[in-house]
Amino acid sequence: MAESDNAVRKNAAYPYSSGGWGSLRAVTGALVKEKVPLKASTVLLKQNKPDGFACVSCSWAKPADPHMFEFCESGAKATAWDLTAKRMTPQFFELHTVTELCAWHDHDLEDAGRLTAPLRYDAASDKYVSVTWQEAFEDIGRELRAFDPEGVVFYASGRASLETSYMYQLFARMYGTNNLPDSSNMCHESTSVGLTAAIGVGVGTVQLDDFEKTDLMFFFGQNVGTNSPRMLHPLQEARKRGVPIITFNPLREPGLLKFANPQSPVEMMTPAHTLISTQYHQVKTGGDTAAMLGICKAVIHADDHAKAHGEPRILDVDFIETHTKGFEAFAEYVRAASWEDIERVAGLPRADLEAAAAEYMRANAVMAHYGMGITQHRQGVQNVRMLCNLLFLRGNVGKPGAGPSPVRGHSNVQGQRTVGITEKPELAPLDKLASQFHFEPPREKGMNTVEAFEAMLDGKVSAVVNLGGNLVRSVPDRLRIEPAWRGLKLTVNVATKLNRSHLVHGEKSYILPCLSRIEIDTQASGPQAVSMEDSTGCIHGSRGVAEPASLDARSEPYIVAELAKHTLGERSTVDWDRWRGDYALVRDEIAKTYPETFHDFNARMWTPGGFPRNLPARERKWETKSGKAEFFVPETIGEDPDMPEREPQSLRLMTLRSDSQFNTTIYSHDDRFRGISGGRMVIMMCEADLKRHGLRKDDRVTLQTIADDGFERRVAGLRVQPYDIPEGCIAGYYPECNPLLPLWHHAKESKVPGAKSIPVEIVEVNGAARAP
Ligand SMILES: Nc1nc2c(c(=O)[nH]1)N[C@H]1C(S)=C(S)[C@@H](COP(=O)(O)OP(=O)(O)OC[C@H]3O[C@@H](n4cnc5c(=O)[nH]c(N)nc54)[C@H](O)[C@@H]3O)O[C@H]1N2
Ligand SMILES: Nc1nc2c(c(=O)[nH]1)N[C@H]1C(S)=C(S)[C@@H](COP(=O)(O)OP(=O)(O)OC[C@H]3O[C@@H](n4cnc5c(=O)[nH]c(N)nc54)[C@H](O)[C@@H]3O)O[C@H]1N2
Ligand SMILES: [Mo]
Repeated sequence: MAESDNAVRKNAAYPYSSGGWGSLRAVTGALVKEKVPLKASTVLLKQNKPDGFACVSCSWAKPADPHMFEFCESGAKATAWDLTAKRMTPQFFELHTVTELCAWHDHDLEDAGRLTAPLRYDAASDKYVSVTWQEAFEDIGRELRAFDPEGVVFYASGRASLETSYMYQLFARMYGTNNLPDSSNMCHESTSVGLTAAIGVGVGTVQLDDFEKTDLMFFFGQNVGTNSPRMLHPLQEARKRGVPIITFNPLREPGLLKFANPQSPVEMMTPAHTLISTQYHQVKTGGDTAAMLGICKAVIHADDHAKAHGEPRILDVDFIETHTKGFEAFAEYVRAASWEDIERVAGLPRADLEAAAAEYMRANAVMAHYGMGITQHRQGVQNVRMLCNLLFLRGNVGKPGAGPSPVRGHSNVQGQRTVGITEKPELAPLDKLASQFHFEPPREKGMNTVEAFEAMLDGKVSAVVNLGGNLVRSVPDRLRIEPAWRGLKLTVNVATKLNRSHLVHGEKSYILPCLSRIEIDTQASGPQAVSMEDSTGCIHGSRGVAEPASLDARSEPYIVAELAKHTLGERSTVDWDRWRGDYALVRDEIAKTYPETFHDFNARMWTPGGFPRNLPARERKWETKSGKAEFFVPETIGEDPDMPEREPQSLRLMTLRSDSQFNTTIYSHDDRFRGISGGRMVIMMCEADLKRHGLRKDDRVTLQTIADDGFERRVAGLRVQPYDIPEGCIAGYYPECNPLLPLWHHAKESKVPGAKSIPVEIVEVNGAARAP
């Protein structure tokens, strides 16, 4: 359906638009529930302000002229979660054994409050016991020195600042390994691989001012209303100018339908809402390559016709000739593609794709926003390449108002890659690091997240250092992985709150409590600031404003510096003590390593709106293999090689976030936007599939992964929730459904787990086995 009335269709199942009074109530509720002191709630006024702190939730851009309340419901919840008055002191751990805590729900573990003091696992009592920082650093250093660096993994979750990340990668490399996996390995690595090959930079090229110049936006598989809500501001402004938004998403996401702006008195006082999506296409999961192929087909067909009749061309012929490579092969592929295949894989009628193409052909500057619905597939990289193909046809890269716009995850996940956190040696400036710090960095490829867990299953990993994260919950194949994680010799966790990965621990285990960046961080040279890179490649300073949760918590740069010092000893030429006393010195080193982006870093970090990173593709300079923007001919039309397509009992499961979680951090059990309450053990399924499988609302089912690798992967007790979703596709929550996701079910080129298309079948209903 392509008509705009389709997008506003009234449906009792979706009582909410994003924003609005519901959001304001949720914000207030979060502050009260976490007993955030009143003074701390004024902290929200400093959120995402040029002189304040960068929100710890998503990575959306921070404008130069922020709104008075430049935060959203999700961001306010994240702030309340960090500034909670609740504490998990060493006394708490005296009262509870680790075995006992393992029975707690993930929500309750984090909800018990902030970690306040360093802890060491004591096997005799099965408890975490208090240690001094000195003891912890000395013991960890001693342990790490004894391991072969190849078997040690340094994970980073994406929240840590540029300063911390730079120190962390240097520490790992001086120690002797490129094993620097990070959360983007499970997230936007398909982007890093796909965009680098297509346009020569691994990140999006769209910046905030492009929103004022665009005249059409696509949204592929990104749920803006919950996962990057502040992005709704520029979207709303664009909608007011009449800019259409075309969405491709299997679910009718309330956050992509309409928006009530809590900062607009008119919208709050009246039932008027801004319509977000003007066309809403419920593509099948994994059907995006096919859908984009359909749009390209309509565009190329129209251009062939125009050319034959001497009419103005539809393609940007000049751009294609001057700037791209591989157009002819792509065009031939597109002309030969059959509409029947496209319709079947996309699950959309040709007329819908032609309607999208018609808008695309009218628009001069087009942006394509996308998220996990594109990247977390077996064909995730191909999806990204296809999105570039579509943009290239009308020259929509490297001009104002246009470009690919991967909406990133963690608040500094893009930035940590910019300053060297990567397992791929070719992406790190190793020669520069070698001469700057007088050491010989390892040159072999390190392990990414999936590879690290494959090696762990093979018994080849001795220790994992976690700078944030909750891998035991967030990675695929959770139930296979937990025993391997328990078999580690050492786990070190730098964290703000207790989570499952600390409880499923190695033989030796440490929890090192860190400050949140919302908190004031005072070191030898005085109060410190840090910096992050947002989703649009702009770099911002961030200064803590709240009192620290505990006097015995340490900042992340401090902890990384001490770990490095105690592990490397004489081997390191870095004066880690000076660095941890004054982060400006770290920024000076970052500027030396990456002068194109970070020159005069200390002077520029408070630029309102941030300073932009060097992105040659924005100027139509293509740092690709051929020196041109590269078209790509897809290998397949997008079908998942693991999905038995025609068997009637098979279903494709996508695992999603609710509006009340941040990844493995669960704020509450409800999903207000989707109108789902009473728990997260849910699968969303359409009426036709309910009928086909003989199910009723609230039945409890067990899902099993379709795979013949000898492992049985099941999740039981999932409550059936009727939902508007295409036939054959179902949705459940991440991380609850992660035991169903096989470790090997990942994108070939990026190794991003295929979390949005897991082949499953129903094997039990209400406790009774189901005949195959
Ligand atoms: N509040 C909050 N904010 C967050 C996070 C959070 O957990 N909570 N997480 C952060 C992180 S790390 C990330 S990576 C981002 C994630 O943000 P998103 O990219 O929005 O991720 P998801 O919520 O996993 O799901 C994305 C959307 O993809 C759709 N989808 C699923 N499969 C397909 C498909 O095959 N095709 C298409 N077109 N769509 C599909 C789903 O219906 C869903 O709407 O958000 C970041 N921001
Ligand atoms: N099935 C399925 N699996 C997925 C996904 C999916 O969509 N579906 N999404 C994937 C994606 S996109 C991502 S990014 C990963 C995320 O995976 P992870 O990086 O493993 O997980 P998080 O849940 O973000 O980490 C939460 C923990 O970080 C710690 N923490 C919070 N703030 C801080 C801080 O300021 N400093 C430090 N040091 N620690 C802190 C807290 O202890 C908290 O418990 O999961 C991936 N897994
Ligand atoms: Mo992510």
